[in-house]
Amino acid sequence: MTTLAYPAPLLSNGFTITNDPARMGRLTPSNPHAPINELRDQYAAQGYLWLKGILDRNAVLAFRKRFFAAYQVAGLLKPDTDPTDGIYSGAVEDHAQIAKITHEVVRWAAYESFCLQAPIYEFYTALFGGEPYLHKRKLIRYVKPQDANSTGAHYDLTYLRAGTDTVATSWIPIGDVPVKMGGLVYLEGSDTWGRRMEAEFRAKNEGMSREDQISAYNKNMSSSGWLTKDLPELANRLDSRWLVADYEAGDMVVHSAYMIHAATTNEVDDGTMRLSTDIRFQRVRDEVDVRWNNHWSMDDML
Ligand SMILES: O=C(O)CCC(=O)C(=O)O
Repeated sequence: MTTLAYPAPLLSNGFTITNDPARMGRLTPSNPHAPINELRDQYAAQGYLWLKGILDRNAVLAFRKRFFAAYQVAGLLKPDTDPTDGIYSGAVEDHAQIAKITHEVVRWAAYESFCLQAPIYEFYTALFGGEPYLHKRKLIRYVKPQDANSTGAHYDLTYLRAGTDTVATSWIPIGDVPVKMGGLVYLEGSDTWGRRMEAEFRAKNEGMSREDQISAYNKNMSSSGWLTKDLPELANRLDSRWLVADYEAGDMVVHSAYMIHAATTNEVDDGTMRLSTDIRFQRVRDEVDVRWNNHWSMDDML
């Protein structure tokens, strides 16, 4: 077996994913201009599509600049650096001000229009074979280098149980996100596992109130709704591999509501922050989880 040239070890919440080829692999890229039937088949088989260069790189970088420029007043950026670079100041930032800015950003018309760029809604129109709907609750996150906390392993339906399970997530890197910067990692073949796990949760949740049944935090779930923070243990248990990628500005990953994913630590040493957004689309005619009908807020408990 060949040894993969990944930076090893990759960290996530203090756990180490080794570059053993049985436990780590590469995400498969897709051509966004391939025939839609091909992409649909690939999506069904893999649980994700990594659409290389579907967006205009310069437009993505311009939005990155706009985003980080808005946080300059809160001390997030290193003085005298270009906001496009997103270099962390290393100082203790003003958390109250950061929260205020983030609450504004998720309401920006520029953010809304970023999420509704023609290549995105045209892709979903083709994938769904009909008009798509974008959930109002949209998340945009930056990750500072060496931040000890990363997104734990989960599948998205956990948080969207009151709507259709054909909801799809777009994870969009806003800037280049090489493996070392801690982008999303996907557990190979886990769309099938997610379906099985959700069926088990559904059976266990049967006697609960409707509110508890759809909750990501009911007594059968962890306090975060995550399956685990221990990514290597999950891969061992399911005998699978974490798939990593060097994402570039202009890419978009689409993943199913059952696909298990997580993030790794941003381990770059030049201060660059990882910026990404994750937004959800579904067919407009399918049932929408009404809890997602409001803009994201820190205390929305989802
Ligand atoms: O960006 C992250 O760290 C998490 C994103 C995520 O969980 C998602 O796209 O569903």
